[in-house]
Amino acid sequence: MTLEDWGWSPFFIEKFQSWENSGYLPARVIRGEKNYFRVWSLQGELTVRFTGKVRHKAGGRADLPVVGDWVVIERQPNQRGIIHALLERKSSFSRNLPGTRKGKERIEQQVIAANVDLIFIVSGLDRDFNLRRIERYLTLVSSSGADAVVLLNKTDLCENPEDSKALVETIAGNSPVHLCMARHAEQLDILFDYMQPGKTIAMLGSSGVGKSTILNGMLGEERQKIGAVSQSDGKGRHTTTHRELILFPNGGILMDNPGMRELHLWGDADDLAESFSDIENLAASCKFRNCRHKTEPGCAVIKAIENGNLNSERLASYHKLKDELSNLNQRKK
Ligand SMILES: Nc1nc2c(ncn2[C@@H]2O[C@H](COP(=O)(O)OP(=O)(O)O)[C@@H](O)[C@H]2O)c(=O)[nH]1
Ligand SMILES: [Mg+2]
Ligand SMILES: [Zn+2]
Repeated sequence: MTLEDWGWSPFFIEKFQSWENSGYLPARVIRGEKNYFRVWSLQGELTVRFTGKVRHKAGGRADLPVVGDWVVIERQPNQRGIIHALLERKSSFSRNLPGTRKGKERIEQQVIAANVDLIFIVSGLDRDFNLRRIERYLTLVSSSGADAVVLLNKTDLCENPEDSKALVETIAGNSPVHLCMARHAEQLDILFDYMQPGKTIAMLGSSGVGKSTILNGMLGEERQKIGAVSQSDGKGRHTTTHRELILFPNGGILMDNPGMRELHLWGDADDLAESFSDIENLAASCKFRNCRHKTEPGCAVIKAIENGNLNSERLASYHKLKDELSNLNQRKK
């Protein structure tokens, strides 16, 4: 195995340059546990912790290592080590974890996965199916710097999967959309087209949509625990509790993820330009440059709704996500 198999690239080589003569090693965080990490380095898998200095230097939680990060390691005996620094990320999928501290509302960036090249947004075609949630995921992915592919799983539980696929294609922009049935491994063949040595793909989606089943199907072994779906609400339980990078024998790295119940946006208003390019393109023809596409005269977006060229629920979703992002960015200041 080489560092390149794990995603090492010129981008990181450059970030590591100042450590070149330190005697320290580059390593990738492949699994996070409560108090330590597992990393892969040219000296094999190591169990590592980070120094107080790394914690002290971190401006916030977002500056601490997560699965997918490249870190600078000091090797210790017994396959152990210490993280001295975090290398700058090439991409990161984050959400906002709002909360209160001392009675004041606050925002916080939580990085879910670092240095991911592609994200499979997995959605079930059963009761989980929700276009608005897929839009939210697509917006988060465009903030992350990774590409997106939408997987609509459980075709066996849906009468007209092709119709759902066509619907999703209307909101997915340039991102490909695929149907699959994870229990039939041969249906997953198409996903291998996205795998290549050194490329990292993360699977995201609600709990119970079949992420772990897809991963096992592709790997051909029961690597990840599969959740039983409760009869009463059709929802899966959280059986995947940690994030982990899994290296495929023929190259490529896949990350399974636990489901996320809350998915608050972390990004800039500009991120909608990609996930809502249809609306933003229409907006270029609005009479007023600062048109909010609500009640303004000469609004090309409203006109598209009147003509049946745009769905009003999609516009409502756009407004909602845009408000969420502008609230977030006011608070960031
Ligand atoms: N009917 C059907 N069930 C599936 C399919 N894929 C996964 N499941 C089931 O959905 C449940 C949740 O799967 P799991 O992989 O644990 O979901 P995860 O929470 O996203 O990792 C399990 O009972 C799977 O057997 C599928 O294509 N069709
Ligand atoms: Mg799972
Ligand atoms: Zn307008």
